[in-house]
Amino acid sequence: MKKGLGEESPRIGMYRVKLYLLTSNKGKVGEIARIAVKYGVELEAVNAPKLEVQSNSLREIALYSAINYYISSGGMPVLTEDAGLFIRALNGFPGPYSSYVYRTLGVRGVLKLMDGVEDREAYFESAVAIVYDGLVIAETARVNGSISKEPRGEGGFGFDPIFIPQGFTRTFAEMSIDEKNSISHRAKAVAKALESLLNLLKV
Ligand code: ITT
Repeated sequence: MKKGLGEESPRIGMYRVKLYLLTSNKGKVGEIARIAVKYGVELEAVNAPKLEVQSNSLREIALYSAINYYISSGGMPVLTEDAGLFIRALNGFPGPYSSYVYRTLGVRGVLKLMDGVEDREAYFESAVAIVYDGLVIAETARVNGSISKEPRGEGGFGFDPIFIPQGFTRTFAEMSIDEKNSISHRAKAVAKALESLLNLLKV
């Protein structure tokens, strides 16, 4: 049975904080859920249609879908996350179009575009938006790294098998969720957004 809004969520000060995580990506759910637990925030994943505006700004895309869901659901507290892989030698491609490029070209297609390219620098960026009781929060974070020569690892999702974070030799797909979370764009952006929310609620 589904819990009602806020019921049985951990108490934060005088609040019980629960957020609906709007996403169709199970990999994101696994990563974000582990961060939420650390902040005592209850999370329920909702695979409802996520209205995405076409924009070069991940922040704008995440905010638009969160506000839209909040309004159309009659005020359900929501968290959305939008992320992208930005490859320097490709002028930031696929960036905000990462989801589409992953579905069409895939990991192999992106590696093909990088064939013979010396400069492998890239970063992941994540934008997290929360709308909670009329409060609107948006935070972003990045992780720098490079594109590997071939896919490695079975973990993670999306472009994880070809992304080597700075300071490591393994790809994200060769790391556990907790290890990826200790350095990832998403983990940092989610932590910042939850901290902002909890700070605002404690006032
Ligand atoms: P939702 O919009 O439903 O949340 P999505 O998979 O479409 O899920 P995005 O719009 O944020 O998510 O698309 C970002 C794409 O970029 C995603 O599909 C992956 O291919 C890639 N991506 C984003 N973050 C990633 C990460 O941490 N590791 C690997 N690939 C990632």
